[in-house]
Amino acid sequence: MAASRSSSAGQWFSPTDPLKYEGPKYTPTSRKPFGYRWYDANRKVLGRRMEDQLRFAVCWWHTLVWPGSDPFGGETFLRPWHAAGGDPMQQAMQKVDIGFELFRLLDVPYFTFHDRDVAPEGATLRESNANLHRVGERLAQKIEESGVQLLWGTANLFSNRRYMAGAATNPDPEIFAYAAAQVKTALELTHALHGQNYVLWGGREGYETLLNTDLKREWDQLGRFLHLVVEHKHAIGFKGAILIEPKPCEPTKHQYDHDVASVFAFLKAHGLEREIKVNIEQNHAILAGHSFEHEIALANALGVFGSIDMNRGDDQLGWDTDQFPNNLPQMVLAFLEIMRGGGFTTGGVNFDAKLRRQSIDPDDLITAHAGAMDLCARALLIVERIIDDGALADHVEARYAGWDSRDGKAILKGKRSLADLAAQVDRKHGEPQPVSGRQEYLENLINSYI
Ligand code: XUL
Ligand code: CO
Repeated sequence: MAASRSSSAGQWFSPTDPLKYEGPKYTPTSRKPFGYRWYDANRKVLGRRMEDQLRFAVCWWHTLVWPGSDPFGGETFLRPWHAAGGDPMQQAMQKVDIGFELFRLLDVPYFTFHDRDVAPEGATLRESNANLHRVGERLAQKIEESGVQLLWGTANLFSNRRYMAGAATNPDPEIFAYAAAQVKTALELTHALHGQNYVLWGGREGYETLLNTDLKREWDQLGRFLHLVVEHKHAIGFKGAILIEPKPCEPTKHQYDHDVASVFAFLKAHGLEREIKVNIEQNHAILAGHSFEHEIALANALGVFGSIDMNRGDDQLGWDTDQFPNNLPQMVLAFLEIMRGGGFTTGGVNFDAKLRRQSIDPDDLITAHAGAMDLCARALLIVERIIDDGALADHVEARYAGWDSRDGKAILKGKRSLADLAAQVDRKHGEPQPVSGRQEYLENLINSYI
């Protein structure tokens, strides 16, 4: 159904009432096109309300700003809110109303934004900041009225021409300073809006060719920049988490925040591992040659798990297609690791996802988010059964049981030298008995819940 061009809330999308949990018999039909089959905000799952476990967020940029362009063609969406008057500030203000109307209809508790998605860039930094403050006031009012909260804010340090050679890693310190000034404002706005996290994605923090790049210098510049962000966070009393979002490439050929392991090494090298965590995006994990669940498990193991950007790639395309998730088994494996780690604290599930450019109806935004939320909810319910059942945990525990022995504990406590271990093997003679890893059994076990 085409959305009306009227500016009053409730006119942009077909539904007028928030989507409801309809139960397992629900399917989207022309009679009832919108609803939740699995997402039941108040249902308790693994000790918390589903809404509090999943902490869904809608992103501003793909949802309200992206016009449907690709490298070969321009705008396809022709959004009514882009057509409503040419003034970018007026449009920005209107998008606040439309955004919050969408959040109300979806019944999502959070949203996320970049500085430059919510307010247009001005001719000077001062003008950009003034724009951002004006929209920020409107956002604050809407947050207050609706109860929808900010999961995270961030600064766009990659679109403007000035950042083509990087922001913090730019060869020009003037650009480093500009990026710092932009982050200062975005972090302060995030704080003022009671955001739960602040994200740094280093889209241009990398290089195209080593022939013109001093890698070590750039690495250290980035470390300095992150220290400045952390210092400012403490100076203003922001209690949320600072998160880095790893991605191996695109837009630059090689990015310094390649994956969780390289971000952790970077944080350690700069003494920041207690200050900064990670925001893991599904397809960024795949582009780095990992699985999503690997990145989550590693972040949990290293104590840096923060939040999730839940958007997939395409198996046949090797780039960042930012699609809404639709693969249940993949979601189950991801939520299994999230819940094994104890679930979210300040983080949540942000849909950094965009429609396909032929999905031109504003209602497609509702369909896409609702389907993705339902899929995550369903995966979470499956994970609850896997965890409650305990079969998987028992298997893993049994697999490592040898390390609870006296010898096992002594090795880990540093009480055995190589010579001790050699003597131990000599003493015991025989060959240790290998046991089956039972991978197929475990895969079948997981599938039996799905
Ligand atoms: C880019 C990406 C960004 C970050 C925020 O691939 O994921 O949208 O999430 O800057
Ligand atoms: Co992202």
